[in-house]
Amino acid sequence: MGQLWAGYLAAGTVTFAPRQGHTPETGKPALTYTFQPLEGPEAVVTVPYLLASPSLLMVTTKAGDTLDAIESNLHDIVPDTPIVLFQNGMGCQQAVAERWPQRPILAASTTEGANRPAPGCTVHAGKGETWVGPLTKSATTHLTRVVTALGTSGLTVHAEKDIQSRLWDKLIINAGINAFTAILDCPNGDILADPFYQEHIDELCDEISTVMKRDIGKDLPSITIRERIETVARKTARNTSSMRSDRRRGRPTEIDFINGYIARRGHALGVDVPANQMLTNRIKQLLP
Ligand code: KPL
Repeated sequence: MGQLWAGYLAAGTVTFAPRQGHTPETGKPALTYTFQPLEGPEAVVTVPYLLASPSLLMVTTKAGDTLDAIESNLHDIVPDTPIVLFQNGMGCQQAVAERWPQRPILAASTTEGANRPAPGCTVHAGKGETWVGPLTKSATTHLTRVVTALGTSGLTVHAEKDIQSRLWDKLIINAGINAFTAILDCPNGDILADPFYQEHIDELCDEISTVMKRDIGKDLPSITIRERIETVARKTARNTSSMRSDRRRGRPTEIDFINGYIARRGHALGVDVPANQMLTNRIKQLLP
């Protein structure tokens, strides 16, 4: 996701802050890759390391790496720099906002599609939209400026006052697709006809509906949740989900921030969540 934005933002305006343990090599750019935009020719993108405090920090790490990544860079970031979190799922955004409540922390939810078909090559695979909203009090006054700055990329960016609700909308989709594709080791569309999916999807949607209502007061019937999941699974039928891809590459998955998050919220709110817990356990038991 970071390489997608760096590919569209004006050259010379983007820098890269490595995570702890990734020592910059002097004299070398932080990143060099070929970028294939949706339209127009391929381009080589070169991104230098972050040297001075940026005007905006975009955090595009995996959910589980986010707190450490921010922690290891914060000494270089002045206190009123807006920090925009681009993570999948839920839980890590709230953890960041709770850890640094005085900082302007915002979250983004995006439907832009990007992938890396080969090392050193990033492709903008599908046009989407991005919503950005404040998580901490001080972020509210930065919202318009952040939306304008991100909008200079040419990608569609909206201000969203209720970003929590927008993050839940995306969480629903990931909760209904990602774990099934990783367990069944299949592209998104293939889950729909599988007996394992069919056995658990209604119970899963009932749980999601109840937890969402108790958590943020949003009423979405279970049947609507199932329809939304299946619409996206059909639209992205040949895609490999991020969780299937993580599993295939032997990387940690984001299950704790998707079905694991819903299960934790369910336990905290007194909602039974056996389907979310079962998917979480199954993913954790899978060997890469
Ligand atoms: O966001 C996705 C993911 O893979 O994480 C979906 C919507 C399931 C598309 O693959």
